[in-house]
Amino acid sequence: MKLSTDTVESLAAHLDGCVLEARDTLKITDAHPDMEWDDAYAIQDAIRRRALSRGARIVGYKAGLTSHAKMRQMNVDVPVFGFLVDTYELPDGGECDVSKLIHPKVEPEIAFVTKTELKGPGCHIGAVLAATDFVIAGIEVIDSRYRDFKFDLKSVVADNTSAARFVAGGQPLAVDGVDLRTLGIVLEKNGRPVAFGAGAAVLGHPAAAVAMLANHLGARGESIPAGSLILSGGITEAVAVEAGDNVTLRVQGIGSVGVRFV
Ligand code: OOG
Ligand code: MG
Repeated sequence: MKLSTDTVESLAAHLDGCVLEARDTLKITDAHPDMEWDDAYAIQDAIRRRALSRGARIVGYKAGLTSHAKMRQMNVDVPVFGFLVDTYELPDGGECDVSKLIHPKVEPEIAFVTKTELKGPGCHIGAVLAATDFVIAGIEVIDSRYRDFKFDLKSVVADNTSAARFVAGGQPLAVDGVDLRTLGIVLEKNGRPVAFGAGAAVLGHPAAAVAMLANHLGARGESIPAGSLILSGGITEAVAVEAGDNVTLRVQGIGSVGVRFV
């Protein structure tokens, strides 16, 4: 750790304020260039404590920057992990109020729901599949608090990996007998297909992202509890949205999930 507890708390308060007031900021590594990974996750943890103290509940976790499309788009090279709270969740077919956000983008994702605890280190794809109750379709709405989505990895980790909203739905799909690598997806904006892909875009297999998440949490003495929802990461580049847009994600064997931006 390079940052003092006070600095960690004040950066968390700053980023949390940006979330609550839909205000952007410069990436925090500009002022704290020697920040380390554990500082970044400590800031994210402090933001999580602030959300929980306002009454939010943890519903799951997310992996991000797990596909080459996303890594290329954001100019980074390793996945990052964040938390999901109930206040981020929107109902399938519901509305997302853009006045509460800075510059939202949508990502097509495969969401895992667990039936048993997942604990690293040593967690692998097989353990993830054995612990998975089902997968469903997930649209993640990301909203980096950094101006023009310009950040580096430590800044984005501190900002809870741009997490803002998500919608999950469709017909739950059991993972036995399904090859998640070849599961096809189509993302539509206002009725037009705008992005396409398959599960293998995420680290070769989307369950690999969940295993990495479990190993990341395990290294910090945490685990993924049964009943968690995990977003495994954008399969394609993120797509910018604004008020008036309708977004639908279709996933092979699962059906569709949608959200309207107002
Ligand atoms: C960081 C979050 C990336 C994903 O699925 O790749 C992410 C960002 O691009 O702002 O959630
Ligand atoms: Mg995402």
